[in-house]
Amino acid sequence: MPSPMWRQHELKESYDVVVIGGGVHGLATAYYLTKLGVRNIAVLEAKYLGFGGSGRNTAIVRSNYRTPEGIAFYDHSVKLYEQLAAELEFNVMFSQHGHFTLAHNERGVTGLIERANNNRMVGVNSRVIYPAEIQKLVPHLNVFGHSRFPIMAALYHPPGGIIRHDAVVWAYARGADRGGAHIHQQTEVTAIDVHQGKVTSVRTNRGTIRAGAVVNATAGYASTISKMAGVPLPIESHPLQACVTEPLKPFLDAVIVSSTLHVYVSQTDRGELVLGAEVDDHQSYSIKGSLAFLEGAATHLLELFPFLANVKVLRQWAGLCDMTPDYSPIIGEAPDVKGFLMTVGWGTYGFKAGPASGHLLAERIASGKTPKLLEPFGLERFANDCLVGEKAAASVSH
Ligand code: PYC
Repeated sequence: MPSPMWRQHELKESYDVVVIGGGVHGLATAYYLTKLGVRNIAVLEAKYLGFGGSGRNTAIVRSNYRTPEGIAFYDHSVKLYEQLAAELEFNVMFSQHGHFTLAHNERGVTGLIERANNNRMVGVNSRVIYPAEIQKLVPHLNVFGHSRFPIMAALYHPPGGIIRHDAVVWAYARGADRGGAHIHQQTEVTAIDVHQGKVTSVRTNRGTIRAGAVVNATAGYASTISKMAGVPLPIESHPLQACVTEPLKPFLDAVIVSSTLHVYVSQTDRGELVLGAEVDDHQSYSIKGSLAFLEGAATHLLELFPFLANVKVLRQWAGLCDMTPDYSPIIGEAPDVKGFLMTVGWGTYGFKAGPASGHLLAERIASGKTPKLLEPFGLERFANDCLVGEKAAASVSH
C-alpha cells in the first residue's frame, strides 16, 4: 500500500504559523519554513489542495517581465522551479522549451524591445526575434501565411515553459508534511482575531487556533480574508478562463502568446492544447466557463494555427485572479497588524511565482527581516506612490 503524500491531523489549539490557502503559495511557504526550522505550522484549505488558482492556471513559467523588480523576482522563481524535481524528489515535468510573445504591430514591437532590454539588464535570457527566425523555431506557426494580424516580431525567452501544476502542489505538500507541517483540508477560516494591533487567533469551521503569525496565501478571496484581520486591500477579483483540447500528435513544444489577440497556447506532454485568454471584463467569483470565451479563444488561436480548425475542445474552466492597481503582488506583513502576512494580489501571475514567494516569505517570517527581492512589493507602496507597473507583461488584457 503506497503511503499517503501527506497525513491527516487533529487541529491543534495553537500553531506558530497558520497559513491560509492550500495552493502553491501556501504550501511553498510552509515547506520553506520547515527548512528554516519552523515546524509548528498549519496550512488551512477550505476545499482541497489545489482547488483554487494552483489547479486552474495554464501552467506557464517565465520571468520575462517588464520592471527590474518584477523580472528579478520571477527569475528567482524560475531558478527554484528548475531545482524543484530534485529538491522535492517528485517529477514536476518542467519543460523549458521557450516562451514566445508575439507582436503584430509597431507599438507591440517597441514594447517587446523594451522588455528584452530590461530582461537582459537583470540577466534574464530574452531577445527580440523576427519572422524568419520565429518560423524556424516554431515551424507550425502561421508566420508567412495569410493573416489579419501578421506576426512582426517575438520576444523569445528560452527559459520559459510549462510545468505540471498539480505535481507542484502535491510535491510541496509532501515536502511540507515531511518537514512537520500539518495540512488541514476542508478547513474554512471564518474569522481572524486581532488584539492591540497583533493577530492572535484564527477561527475555523473546526474550531479556533491560537496563532503566532497568520499568512494570507489565498487567491480569489484574498481581500475577504484580509478584511477579517482589518486589512483592506486594493484588489478586484476577476475570473480568468481557459480550456483544453483533445490530444494531438506533438507539434508544439514552445509556449506561444499574443497580447494583441489575447491568446496563449501550449501543448502538454499528453498532447492536449491548453489555451487561455484575457480576464473576464467584470468582477465576479464565478468559476464557470462561457461560450463567449470559447468563441474568442478559438478564433484567435486559428489566426496563429489555422490547421487546428476541427480540433475538439474537451473541457473548460475558470480561476479567480486578484488584480492590484499595478498588476504586481502584495507580499509581506500588513503595516498595521503585526503577525498578519500576505502573499496575495497575484492577478494572472500567481502560479509561476509560488516558489519565490514561498521561499522569500518564509525567510521574512523566520528572520523578521524583509529580503531585498520582497522590498518593492509591500502593501505600503500604494500609499507611498511606489508602484511596480507590470501592466502588459502578459497576453491577458492588461
Ligand atoms: O503571465 O504567463 C502569464 C499568464 C498566462 C496566463 C495568464 N497569465
